[in-house]
Amino acid sequence: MKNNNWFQDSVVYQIYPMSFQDSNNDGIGDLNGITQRLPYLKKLGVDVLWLNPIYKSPNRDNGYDIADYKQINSTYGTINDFDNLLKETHKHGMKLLMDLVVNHTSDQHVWFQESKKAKDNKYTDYYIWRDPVDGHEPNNWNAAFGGSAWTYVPARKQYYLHLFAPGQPDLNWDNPEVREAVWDIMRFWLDKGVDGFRMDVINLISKPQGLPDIPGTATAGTTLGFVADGPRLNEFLRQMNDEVLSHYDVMTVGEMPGSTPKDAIKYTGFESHELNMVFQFEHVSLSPNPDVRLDKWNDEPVKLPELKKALNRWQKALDGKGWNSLYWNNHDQPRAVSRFGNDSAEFKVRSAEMLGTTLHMMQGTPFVFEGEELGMTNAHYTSLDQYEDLESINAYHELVEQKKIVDGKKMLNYLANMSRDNGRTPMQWNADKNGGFSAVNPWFALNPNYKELNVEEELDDKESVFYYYQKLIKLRHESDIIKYGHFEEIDPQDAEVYAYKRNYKGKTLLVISNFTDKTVSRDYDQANADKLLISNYGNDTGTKFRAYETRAYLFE
Ligand code: TEU
Ligand code: CA
Repeated sequence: MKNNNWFQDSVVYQIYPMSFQDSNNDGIGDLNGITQRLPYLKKLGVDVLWLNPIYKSPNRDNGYDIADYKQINSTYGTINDFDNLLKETHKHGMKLLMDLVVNHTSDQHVWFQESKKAKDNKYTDYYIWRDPVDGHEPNNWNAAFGGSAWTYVPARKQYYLHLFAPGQPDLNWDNPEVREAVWDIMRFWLDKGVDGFRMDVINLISKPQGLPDIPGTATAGTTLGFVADGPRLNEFLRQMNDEVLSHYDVMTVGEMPGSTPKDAIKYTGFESHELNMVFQFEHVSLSPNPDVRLDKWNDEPVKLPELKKALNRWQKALDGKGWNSLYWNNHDQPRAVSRFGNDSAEFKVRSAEMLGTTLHMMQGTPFVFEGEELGMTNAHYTSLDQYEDLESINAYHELVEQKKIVDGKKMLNYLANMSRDNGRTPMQWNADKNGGFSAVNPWFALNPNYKELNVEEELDDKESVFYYYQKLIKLRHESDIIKYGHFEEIDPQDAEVYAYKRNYKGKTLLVISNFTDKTVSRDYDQANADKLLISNYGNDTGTKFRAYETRAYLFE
């Protein structure tokens, strides 16, 4: 394996544009808002910014339903604002990744508008159309946001496939013209100078031959698992690489729910010429509901041995063969500190720092989701009308009201624990009204804790989560062992402490994190280390680890 590729040496920061910074006071974040905040991101020290979709969209799924891939959503600004953001990002020495959402388009996209017409035209086969079977849907697949994955269009007397909402019809990648159209979109943005793509559910683009029924219970979750990693996926990705990616110096990360390390080695292998890395889903899919019909909806805390099993497995499997992405959370996941740490007033800072250390000392490219560097927490909503996300709202209606599988109160607990909206509350810049995000009421309420937990407070406090993340990022930049060291697990069954080693060129990095709110004792010979690289308590208490304490040592 060749090291020193910029995608391996970088730390990425994910921006959810709608919730980052509103510059023109309409309550919605925008491109000029991001440009204004570049000095902040530079101060944090990240190398690459990834923007969630900013294209023209009816926003049924917050931009993951694209109506025109070459136009900017006017609420975010203009193409000139984009060009300016890109230029300024580069001036600040950072790079910019776009979100490429090409498993599906919006039903408002002109391709779909033409495709759904009864008459034959260029777009007739751009989507996946099937005749009814015995007057019903062609198979038993479910959509990720509720109901069947098929919607009937009377004009064509056919159903179209949508793995997500009905407003997100799946493209037919078996049609070579569709692939050409995707390459064209990619070239458009790359020729502008963007530095790569995060590719939305890219492991779903090749559907299983014949679109057979799912054996067992068909749910949203089992449908995605069944469709993932289809027969032509490697071929499509290689073609994408030949036609487009290999002609530019770019970073790529494919979002791949349901993929295994074995799959990921194929996609990210240094010889395979497909992608640089994938977002795997194992560690964010732990404690699924024992009732399979409830999919991801649960209110169980994650068990540490399971978390270690998931992360360690990827660390070991990809070492020397492919490359990991490292993330705790994103716009689809609850906040890391609430899910894996402890977001009480007493422990939220220490546990956020502990989680940061545990992840950033691993092999791979770390992704920081906006607000994670502050230790932002879940929203803790208690009623359905506080939610915005179609997934949460549809799931409540389907599971509580239509299917009556779970009672309303329980489901609200599940939403509070798992809803995507936890990650979508606006950035907390200061203690002013609306947290400095906007002068007017924002599109989505801020987490009320913005009064104490915000950028301004943290920049004034040398002990803040912000400065801790700044240090983690700096350490990685300066250290080959953090970037490339080989992973060695320690005591995977230990339910209190997450410890591991990284080995590189005769040196060892030892990371020890206490995942509990109690003091525990562990001895991994840390007394003989040459250097304490980072820790989240002021002093080193040897074998004693206080609540959520974390330390990383170097043996030279
Ligand atoms: O997400 C794909 C995905 O599989 C899940 O994370 C999904 O969001 C769902 O919550 C599973 O419970 C991607 C995007 O990140 C997401 O925001 C989009 O809604 C989705 O694709 C469709 O484009
Ligand atoms: Ca705005």
